Amino acid sequence: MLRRLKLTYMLYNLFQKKQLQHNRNLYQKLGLNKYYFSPVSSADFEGLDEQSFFSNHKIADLNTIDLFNKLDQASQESVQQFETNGYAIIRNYLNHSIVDRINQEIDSLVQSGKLGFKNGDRLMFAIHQSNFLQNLWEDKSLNDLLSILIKGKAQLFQSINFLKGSQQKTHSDSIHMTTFPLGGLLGVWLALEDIDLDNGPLHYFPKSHQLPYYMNKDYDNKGTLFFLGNKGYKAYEKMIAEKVEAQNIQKQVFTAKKGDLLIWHANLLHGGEPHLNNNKTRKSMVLHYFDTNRICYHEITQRPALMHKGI
Ligand SMILES: O=C(O)CCC(=O)C(=O)O
Repeated sequence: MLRRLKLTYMLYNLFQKKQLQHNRNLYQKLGLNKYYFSPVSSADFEGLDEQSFFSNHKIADLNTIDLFNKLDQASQESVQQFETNGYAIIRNYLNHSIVDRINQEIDSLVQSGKLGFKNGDRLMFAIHQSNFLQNLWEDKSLNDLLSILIKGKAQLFQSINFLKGSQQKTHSDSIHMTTFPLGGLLGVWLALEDIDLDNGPLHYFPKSHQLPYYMNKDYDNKGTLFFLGNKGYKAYEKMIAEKVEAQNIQKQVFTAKKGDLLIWHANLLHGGEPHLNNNKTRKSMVLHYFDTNRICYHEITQRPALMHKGI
């Protein structure tokens, strides 16, 4: 019961003023009558006008981005088709020596105890422990390219490293890292070694980002004035599995070579395949980027996102 009580989260948020400061301006811009420490979810934004978030925004052309110009033709085409397909694949984004350096950095952070497993198999926020990793993923040319795809200003928010396949059920990141207006998030996934069918590759459903954004209201998890909804995350996963079945959309599996990168749209359905061969690792790194101009929160727990610290 306590875990569903909104007051508990409000007290926590109250002490995170610095990290929630950005929301004050955004709420004001929107005319949303809400304290920075209040719970926030998609229900708060129903019927509100999104236009003020986009009005002054100029989107650069891909041809002006160094990174884009250096890509091979197939990767360029994939990036150009991002809006239609909901994902882009850049083969050989990083060379093997840089990927080796990433793996060494992760190993030494784990060994020194600066990085530990959370939620079972996740190494969270290595970017906060390593200047090398932070600089790598805040690379200007990459960020400029991501800003075009996100139609705003992409800002690195979170990293997750895996040593084994996540085996996570199909989901959209918009249930975990929701934005107003919707769509202000990108996932960037890098293979840190060759990943095949037997060591838990990533899967995704091309064009599924065009489906509705499924939120609390879609699985009866809206909650009340004082309490969060009482459905667990499993209920969300079940609903998504039913939607996938009903829409009859086709799954793709991303068998990747060390250094390959996949970028996904905020609403692209994706997850992890079973990790069948336990003699193998599946080293990968996921980065999440938010559009700085949008309000970011966690739909299920109705928590505003803490900038610099994560959700
Ligand atoms: O790496 C994977 O297997 C899935 C990761 C994922 O779904 C996510 O980070 O949202």
